[in-house]
Amino acid sequence: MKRLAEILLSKDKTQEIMMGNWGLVRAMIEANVRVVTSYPGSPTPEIATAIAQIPHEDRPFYFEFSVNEKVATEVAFGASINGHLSCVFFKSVGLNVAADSLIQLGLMELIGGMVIILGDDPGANSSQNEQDNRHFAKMSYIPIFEPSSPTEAYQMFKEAAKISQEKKMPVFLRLTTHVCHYKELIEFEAWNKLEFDPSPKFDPDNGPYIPITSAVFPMKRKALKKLSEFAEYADKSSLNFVNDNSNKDIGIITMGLPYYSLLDVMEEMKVKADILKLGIVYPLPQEKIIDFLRSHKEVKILEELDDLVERDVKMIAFDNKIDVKITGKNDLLDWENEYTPDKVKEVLRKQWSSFFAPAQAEDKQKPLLNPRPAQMCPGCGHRSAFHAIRKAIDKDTITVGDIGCHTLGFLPPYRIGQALLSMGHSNGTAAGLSLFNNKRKVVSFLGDSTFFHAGLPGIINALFNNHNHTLIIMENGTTAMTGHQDHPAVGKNFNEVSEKIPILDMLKGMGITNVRSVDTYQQAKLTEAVKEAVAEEGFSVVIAKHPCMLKFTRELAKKKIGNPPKVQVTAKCNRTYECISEFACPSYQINPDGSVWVQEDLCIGDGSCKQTCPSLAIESKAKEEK
Ligand SMILES: Cc1ncc(C[n+]2csc(CCOP(=O)(O)OP(=O)(O)O)c2C)c(N)n1
Repeated sequence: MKRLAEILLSKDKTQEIMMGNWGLVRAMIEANVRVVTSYPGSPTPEIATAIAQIPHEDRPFYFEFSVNEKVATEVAFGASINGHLSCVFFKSVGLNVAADSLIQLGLMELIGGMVIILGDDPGANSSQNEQDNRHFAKMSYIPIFEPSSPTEAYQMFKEAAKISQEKKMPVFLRLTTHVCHYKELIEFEAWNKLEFDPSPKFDPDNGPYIPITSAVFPMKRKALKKLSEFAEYADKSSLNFVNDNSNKDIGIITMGLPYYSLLDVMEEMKVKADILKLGIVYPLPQEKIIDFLRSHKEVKILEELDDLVERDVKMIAFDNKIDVKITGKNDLLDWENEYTPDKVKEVLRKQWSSFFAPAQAEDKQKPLLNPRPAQMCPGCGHRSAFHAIRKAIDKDTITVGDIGCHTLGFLPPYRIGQALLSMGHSNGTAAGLSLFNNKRKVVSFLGDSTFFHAGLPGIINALFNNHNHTLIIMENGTTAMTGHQDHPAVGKNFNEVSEKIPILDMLKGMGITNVRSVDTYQQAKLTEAVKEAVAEEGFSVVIAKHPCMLKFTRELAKKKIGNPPKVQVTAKCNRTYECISEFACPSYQINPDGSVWVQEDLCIGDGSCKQTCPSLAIESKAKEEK
């Protein structure tokens, strides 16, 4: 068994340096969670990576990647009302997909308990927005724990599970990117493995579980009662604590990543403010906040993203007639990006310029890292597809991107995919763009995992309402962008072999006759297929298919099979630079004398570039160099 699995399954106290996401798996095991579900999305997929390290037969809980976040939430809900402690995790915007079911959870008597792990993404490192999911807690009457570090994530998961089981209510554990990904020494408790009682405990009398019409009112009252009991607990909880630095002039209320950034800044600048650190951000610990406000002359709310705590703290001060200066956001810049130490310094200086003034030697220009713009991998089938599709559509064609690696088609030189909302939006948006439009063709894009996740309704809508656009499905056989998770067309799930659900057959089953499937490496054929599809009236589909080459080459490497021979540029090159300016594989470089060369550590020898050279100057080398 691998070392990570041994640590995760150890019955004894143990300690290890690991990232927050991995430590959470140990917390799940110690809490005796029975069912865990997810749909992949950064910053949380490494939770599943750690679960995958535990051999299936040794896994103390059931885990699945469901087809989307809503289904994942429903599976975890079903398990909980059957008596099993459950957990669902997904990324920030995953909550939007889950919301239609998730919003009801507060109304339900979750007899097994249920923890919802949210991976929020301040800084939009890998998301289409910076949405602050603390807003959702108020709307759904679900409390939120917010850890600042991997150790706290581990501890708070267990606490969240405990209170969720006691009160039979859902509890959020809100993480942000740094807490998920940074590594520290986590000290794990012993694991008292509980004997598992598999008997199904579902009983409608535990509920009600049907929130319709007037039945909603008692359910809502119950949810509010549980929430107010939780608020009493929050006030007593040691997860909300004061760092008393004997500074009664300046007090700072903070939470999450900003807490550690603040400690860094204070240490670096040799200043000390009192801190009220919140581990529970909804509902707030009223009494602790009142005491803190009363005992300081001025209080600043240091809060990443939106001003939720600031508003609530100001309300608490008003209701309790506390005469203290409270400040939060100063300007629009305070609403954006991760509160790293540099950002915290910048935010605090706007407030207290002399207190957090730069020391003399401080703020030296730090060396900047070279920017690393996002790009498709060498050999990526999506690149071949975009290169071919560019030749098939005219400059007036409107192209609608979707979420996945193929989103990168919006970059030069392809510039394909000109609007983006969310996973699976492309066909709805394309349909709207095609209305009152008989002049400009509309082409939408969709990845294969997204097809199952949220893409199907848009496709069915296009058929149902006779919309007029062409869909190109970028089928690479995996959920590439989030780390190659399997999807329903692959033929296996997280745990075992499963029925393959082929996309082409599904489309045909829906009655779509004008559907073409082409390997994207056959660029000329793909160009023709797209030209034909776009020329047709109504809804047409092209499946642009090629396995994800990053996954493929990794699999080859695992089997100790080398890549095919790399390519080289021969003397036939007449320097039209199509390989660079239109195909844009990062392996191609130009020498100062204008000649083209191949950067061999990038080239994977796929050869998809050969067909792009008008002078046929690209050839494979004789044999692979080891
Ligand atoms: C609602 C939601 N859930 C999860 C994600 C995270 N996510 C971003 S890209 C992506 C993978 C999409 O896979 P696929 O459609 O197959 O495209 P590929 O990356 O393979 O090209 C996922 C799951 C997201 N952005 N939004």
